[in-house]
Amino acid sequence: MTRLMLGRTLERICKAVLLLCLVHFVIMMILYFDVYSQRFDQIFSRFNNGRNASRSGHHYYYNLSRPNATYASYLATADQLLPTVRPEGNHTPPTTKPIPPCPEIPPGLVGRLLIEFASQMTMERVQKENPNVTEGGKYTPPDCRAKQKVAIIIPFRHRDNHLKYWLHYLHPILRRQKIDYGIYIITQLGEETFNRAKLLNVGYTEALKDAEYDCFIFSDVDLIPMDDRNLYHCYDQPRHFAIAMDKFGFRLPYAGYFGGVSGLSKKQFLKINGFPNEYWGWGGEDDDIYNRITLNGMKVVRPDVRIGRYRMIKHERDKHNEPNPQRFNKIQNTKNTMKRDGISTLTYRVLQFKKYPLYTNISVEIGKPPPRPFRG
Ligand code: UDH
Ligand code: MN
Repeated sequence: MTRLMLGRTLERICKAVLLLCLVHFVIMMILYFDVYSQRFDQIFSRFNNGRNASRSGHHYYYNLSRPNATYASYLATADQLLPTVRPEGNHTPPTTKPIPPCPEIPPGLVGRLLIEFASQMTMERVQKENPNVTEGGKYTPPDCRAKQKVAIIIPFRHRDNHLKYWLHYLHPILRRQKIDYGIYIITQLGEETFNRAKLLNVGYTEALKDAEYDCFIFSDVDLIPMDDRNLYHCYDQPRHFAIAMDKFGFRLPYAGYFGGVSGLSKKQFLKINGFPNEYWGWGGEDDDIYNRITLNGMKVVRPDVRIGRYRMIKHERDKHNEPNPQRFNKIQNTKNTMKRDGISTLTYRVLQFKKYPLYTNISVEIGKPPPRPFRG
């Protein structure tokens, strides 16, 4: 009797499993055909419209071999880029669809990225990879209106090799993020002590002379994001992007760390009187900026620790950028110094403003540290 009942139960279970398999199979088939029909539709419409578009003078270039490109992102953008073309025989010029605002979460992101610095990099290669970037390292999404215009500012001296990798990785990432951006390399001329924060102040001022930027992202030249969901635009509060670097074991080294890559809107930047000009040599300037932010009633926001990951290109300490021994004292005094030292008191001299295909270089003289007071 119990055997019989056991048999029946087993039979029912088997039937249920079979039924589940069948349902699963049907769903899979529907999805499969749906994806394929979309693919054919898009390829077909691209082929047709592509011919029309090139006739009307528009050329769209899809670079599937670009770093981290996916076929999915290619399909996602291909259709959106195409202008609406009227039927043959109608002689009115083709109209373009009104451009929609860019989505909050760009559809072509790929998430975690493979970042390595073993392969040789050349500027020619990076240029070929990025035909859509216009002179001076500018890009505007062709298929949507970005809310903000972002200037990316990089403090620089003698790091040409790092710059190639930075451009190689960042241009495609920013493009997928649908950022409307320009890249500004601020080169400190001469061999005096390096001054990162002052160069960043120069970058802010000069970028604004070039275009109407709303948002400023300040990045070291050797830091590459490992996840394209770390979106390079500005937020309600000053943003710290590089929160999990490989060199710190993918963790924040301390709670108030604000180094590497950070971003402030124009309003946020002006509220803190920009960055300090008086930190010569390595260290402290990022802590001073953090103090300025909190002292002015703002707080630093950060991405999720799984997303804010970065690789830093390995390097030795540069010449003329030795650790600044005054930094510990100085960061105790931000409250007093921030009003008299900042964007309001910035002085410098531009000796070159040159637009290259993938970036704008601004070479500046920023002076030198004041003589150390003699201690007897
Ligand atoms: N920078 C230059 N040229 C310089 C110095 C600094 O371009 O001569 C810029 C560059 O954008 C760099 C940034 O300033 O990424 C910050 O400087 P850094 O990379 O030297 O700072 P980090 O904290 O260096 O990475 C710490 C020294 C590590 C020495 C480790 C030795 N094993
Ligand atoms: Mn570094």
